[in-house]
Amino acid sequence: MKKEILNRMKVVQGDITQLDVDAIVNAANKTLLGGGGVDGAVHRAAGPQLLEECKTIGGCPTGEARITKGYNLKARHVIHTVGPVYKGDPADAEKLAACYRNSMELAVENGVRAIAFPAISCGVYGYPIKDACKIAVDTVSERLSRTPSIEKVVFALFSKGDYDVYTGYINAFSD
Ligand code: AR6
Repeated sequence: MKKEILNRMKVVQGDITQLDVDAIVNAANKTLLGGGGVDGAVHRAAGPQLLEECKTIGGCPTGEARITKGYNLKARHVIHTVGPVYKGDPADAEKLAACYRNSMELAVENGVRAIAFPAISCGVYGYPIKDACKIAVDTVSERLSRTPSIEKVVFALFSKGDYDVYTGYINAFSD
């Protein structure tokens, strides 16, 4: 991977809702009406107006993404995407990659320069973190090489174990 692309990706450990970026991505479900995990944290931090806006959207199919305002977040936007429930089929990987691609496309359309992703599908939806990390980083880096307007992609990992998987995978490109 080119150094220029590596320099535009950053891995952090912590709560995605606290990040000062233009958009944070939410790992939502098809209703877009909130839930647990990162989805619950995003709605709590953004405030009740986020749910009001989400109610007007009418849900989102797996692999697609929808954008709202960020309300009480530092981030101006929330990009809600619906990851696959992990079943171990090849279709899972395609759907997870689509989440990253479609989120980045919405980001570009909305003038987002810095965007943060959680580990989509790696909680309740059961995606193995190593496989999901490779899909996330490979898909994002491929898109970044064709998307000059996005300056920074932050991968925000909640646990130290997930953070170590991401840093290990990304650092291997610069060795
Ligand atoms: N910041 C960053 N990452 C977080 C945070 C946070 N504040 N909280 C949790 N994570 P999950 P999924 C990590 O379950 O697997 C919801 O109920 C977490 O450790 O949030 O896509 C939705 O409504 C894990 O690595 O999302 C759906 O029903 C990652 O975020 C369902 O869960 C994703 O875990 C979606 O499941």
